[in-house]
Amino acid sequence: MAKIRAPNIIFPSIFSEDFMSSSRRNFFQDAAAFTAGLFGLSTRLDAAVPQSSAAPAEKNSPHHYALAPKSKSARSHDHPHVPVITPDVPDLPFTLDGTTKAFRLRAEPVKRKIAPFKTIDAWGYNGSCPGPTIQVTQGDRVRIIVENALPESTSMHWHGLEVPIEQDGVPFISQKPIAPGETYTYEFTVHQEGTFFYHAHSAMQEMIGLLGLFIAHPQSSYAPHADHDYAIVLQEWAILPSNTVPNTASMEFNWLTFNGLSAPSTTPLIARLGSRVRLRFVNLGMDHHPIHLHGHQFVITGTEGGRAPESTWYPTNTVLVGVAQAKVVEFEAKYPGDWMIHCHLPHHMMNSMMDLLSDRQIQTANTTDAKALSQMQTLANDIGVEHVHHSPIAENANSVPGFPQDAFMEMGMDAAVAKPETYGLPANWSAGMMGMMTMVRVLPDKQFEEIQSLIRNHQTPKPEEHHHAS
Ligand SMILES: [Cu+2]
Repeated sequence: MAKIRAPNIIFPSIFSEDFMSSSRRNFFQDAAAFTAGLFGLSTRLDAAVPQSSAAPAEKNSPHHYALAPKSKSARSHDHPHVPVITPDVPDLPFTLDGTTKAFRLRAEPVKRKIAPFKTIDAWGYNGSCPGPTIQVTQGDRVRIIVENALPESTSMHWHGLEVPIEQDGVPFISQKPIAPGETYTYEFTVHQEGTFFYHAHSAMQEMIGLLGLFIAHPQSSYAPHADHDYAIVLQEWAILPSNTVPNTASMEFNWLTFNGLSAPSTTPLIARLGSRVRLRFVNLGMDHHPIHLHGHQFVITGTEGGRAPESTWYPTNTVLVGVAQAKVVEFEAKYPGDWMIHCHLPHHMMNSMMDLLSDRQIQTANTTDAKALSQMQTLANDIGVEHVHHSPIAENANSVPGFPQDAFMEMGMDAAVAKPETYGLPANWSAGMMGMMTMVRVLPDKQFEEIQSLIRNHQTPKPEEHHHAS
């Protein structure tokens, strides 16, 4: 594995104030020409292909995607849309039976490492939780064979899709439940376009993870063309400290995930500077999530009902994704930088440090980074947590009512979560990432291509050594 030097050495200019302000100035100066060039740019990014088939990842490991090199056949009339990428979740392959696309989903228990120090026992499909993403094109005939490898009966509902009643997947009402060990075949024609989901039609099975994305690409492509199309499933979990099994009867949640992972384990979204980015958020949980994007305005271009007419689009930067809803947003990635995308509910921007308090008996934060570092290394050396990032705190901090708030909750885990998509992030970036968070990394051509190359070559650069200012 190639050792690659750290970000702020390789890309010094991107993170400097000078670069940011001058690039913004240039942007405004060149705005007209830039916008005019957008449509031309989009053909460069045509073929984003999942690499999970080329390199089958072990269960629960992140799935990485690279943009394929530009090919002559990848013209917009041949490939009217880029495939949806669901970070950290594989796509579901299909076989063709005549013109019918046949998929197989196996409902089963799944172990999921949702954070460097937390692995849970969820249920999911084909080893993944959320289940693999289904992608079809409007008009397709689809067959989905559902195998039940759970210890109890189940069924499958196609949320938002207009299917005949016998395909609706509601136990006893539209079908007999699928018993353990049995399979059931669903078949229907998809006449809609949009962001749909599949899920077991049983509340507690949904809350333990039996759900996934069902994307129907439109027959004629959406305009304007999106260069990147990312999907994120929002979930919340109630898991007591020292436990691995979610409490699906709970109404209070301590773990919040994007695509089954809590930040900083979530894989950053990579976007080329100047590209148009589509984000699809799907919520099948118990809470509503106001999802906020830093540094850019977006428009809401679709819901669980499909594409919204352009006359309804308005600029905003926060979208409330309600339970059972999909919200699709689009924006032009105008400003270079690593921009956070996160649920803005404060408790959804946290990981459950109670697990560490319980399992590791971590004490109140120490007063200097050096002391805190030694505290953490002693107590948590085996979980990939490098240090407590809280310095400086006051000498009397531990005697102040209310302390600590965030001081001991921020832990750098750069090495534990390193992957190609995190290459170039500043040291200790992971300390500020928790719960329902990820980021979109808007990168100029050179840095964008470097990361694409790392993804294609399955290289995970070693993060920079942290330096502690004690
Ligand atoms: Cu939330």
